[in-house]
Amino acid sequence: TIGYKVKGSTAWITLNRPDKLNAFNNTMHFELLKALHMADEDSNVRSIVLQGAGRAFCAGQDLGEVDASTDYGDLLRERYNPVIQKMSNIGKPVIAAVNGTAAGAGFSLALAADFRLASEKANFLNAFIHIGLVPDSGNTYYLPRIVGHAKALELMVLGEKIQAEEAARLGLVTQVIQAQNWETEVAEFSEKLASIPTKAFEMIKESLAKSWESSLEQVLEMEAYHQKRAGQSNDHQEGVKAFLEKRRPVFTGD
Ligand code: LHQ
Repeated sequence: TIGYKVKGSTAWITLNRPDKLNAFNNTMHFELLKALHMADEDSNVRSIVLQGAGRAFCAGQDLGEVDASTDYGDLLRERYNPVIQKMSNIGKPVIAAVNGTAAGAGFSLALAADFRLASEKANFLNAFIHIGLVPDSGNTYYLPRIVGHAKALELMVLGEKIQAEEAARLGLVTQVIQAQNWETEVAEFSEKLASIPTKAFEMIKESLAKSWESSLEQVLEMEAYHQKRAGQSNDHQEGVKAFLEKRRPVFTGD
């Protein structure tokens, strides 16, 4: 149910149940988690793309695989939450390439990525309310941080489908891409992110996540701590050297 392929410095992870709009069945979470671990551990991989096979990104939980006897709390704790946690802990850019509908936990999955690219055919749907559920899989954590409290509440409660252009206006996506250019532009974006100073990215991701729960004093200290490490990296040496030599830097992630 999950495809995994490394091309250049990018790992491509594909949610692969197109007949069910890539809805999560009972094995998919574990396979996805395994793929994320593989990408994290492979030192040749410097960016990760998460995409859906066929016309959708992901329609969330497969509603045919749950029933009245399912403990939704356990389902989340055992299957969805470890995936979301792993995405937040990976020190490499994770890009959700939202090729079509991202609904329910599929929307949450896109929110947990560091970047979202949307095809012009993409849409985002906080579907939970339509079946009497509450947003999960990090949705109530990430959505207000991305679009603000009021808009997040609106999307959660009204559950309206947001088309790609509107998603861009809300700051939900970095870029809307025309369908005919989809694959090339996603590849270009992921290669661009694979070529940045990877250690600096890891520290930026960690600091930004922690800044929401930190005092100014803690943030200043965290910046000093990270800047010391960044200053000792080969990529910093290369960046300064390239600047002085008036050429483009070539970062290796070291
Ligand atoms: C599906 C699904 C689906 C099964 C499309 N399941 N088959 C966590 C923990 C515990 C419990 C519950 O949930 C969670 C997290 C969650 O994610 S809850 C939210 C679950 N997701 C939804 O409620 C979304 C349900 N799907 C839809 O509203 C629509 O399918 C969307 C808006 C995504 C797409 O609409 P259309 O483009 O019109 O496609 P479609 O509805 O015709 O779907 C195509 C096929 O995919 C169809 O099957 P069929 O055999 O008739 O061709 C759907 O039944 C199937 N499918 N989503 N979540």
